[in-house]
Amino acid sequence: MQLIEQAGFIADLHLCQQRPQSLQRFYRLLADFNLPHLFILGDLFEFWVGDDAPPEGMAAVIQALAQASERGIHIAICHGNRDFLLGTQFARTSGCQLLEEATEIQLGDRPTLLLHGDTLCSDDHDYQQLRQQLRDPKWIAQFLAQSVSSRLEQGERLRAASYAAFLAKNSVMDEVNAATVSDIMTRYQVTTLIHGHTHRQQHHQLTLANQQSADRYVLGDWHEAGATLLRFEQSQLHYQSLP
Ligand SMILES: [Mn+2]
Repeated sequence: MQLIEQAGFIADLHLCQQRPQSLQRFYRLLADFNLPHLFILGDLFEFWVGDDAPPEGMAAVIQALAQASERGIHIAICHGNRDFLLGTQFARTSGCQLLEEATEIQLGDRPTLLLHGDTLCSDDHDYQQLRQQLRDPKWIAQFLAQSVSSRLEQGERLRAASYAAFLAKNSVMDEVNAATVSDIMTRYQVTTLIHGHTHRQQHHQLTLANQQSADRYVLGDWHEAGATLLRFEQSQLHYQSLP
C-alpha cells in the first residue's frame, strides 16, 4: 500500500465545454498545485465515449494534465459513472495513473479507501443494475467498436435517462447507504473513506459495525456550490475552497 504524506483530492468536476468556469478553475488548480499527489475520484469529465473521441475542448484538459505530470505531480484518476470509459490511451497521453474501482492508500497514519462513491448508493437498485450492465467488459468492447457518432448518440440517451431519473427523485442526489459504507470500510480494514459522487461535501464521523470510529470525507462537485480541494498535510485532512 502506498504511503502518502501530502495529497489533494477532488471529484465531480464534470468538465465540458459548456462549463468554462470549471475549466478555468481546473487549469488554475493544476498550475498552482503544490502537493506531490493529486487524486481525482471520478467524473473529471461530464461524459466520455472512448479515448479516440475526447469531447470538444477536452484535448486541452489532457494537455494540462500532461504538463502537470511532467512537472512531477503524480495524478491518479478513478472512473466515475460519467467517465468510466477513460482508458489506457488517455492514461498514456495525460501521464495520469488510472486507479482501480477501490484503492487503498496509507494516508499518514490513516488506512484509507478511495472510491468514486456510486457503489455506496446501494438503495438505488435501478442505477446499480444499469451500472453492472455498463461495466461488463463485453458491453464495453461492443460499445467501443461502434462509430463515434453512434457512441455519442447513446451516451446522450443515457445522460438524458439519468437526468430524468434525477428529476423524478425531486432533483436530489442519491445518498449513500450507511450499512454499505460500514461493510466496505470493514472489508478493506480502513478507518478513513474519501469519495465523491453524491455532491454532498461533508466530513462525517461514524462508528463501524465493529465499533471502530471512522471518518468519511465527501468531496463536493464543482458546478453547483463552488469547488473545493480536500488537502492532506501535516497529518490533517481539511477542505480548501478554490477561487
Ligand atoms: Mn458520479
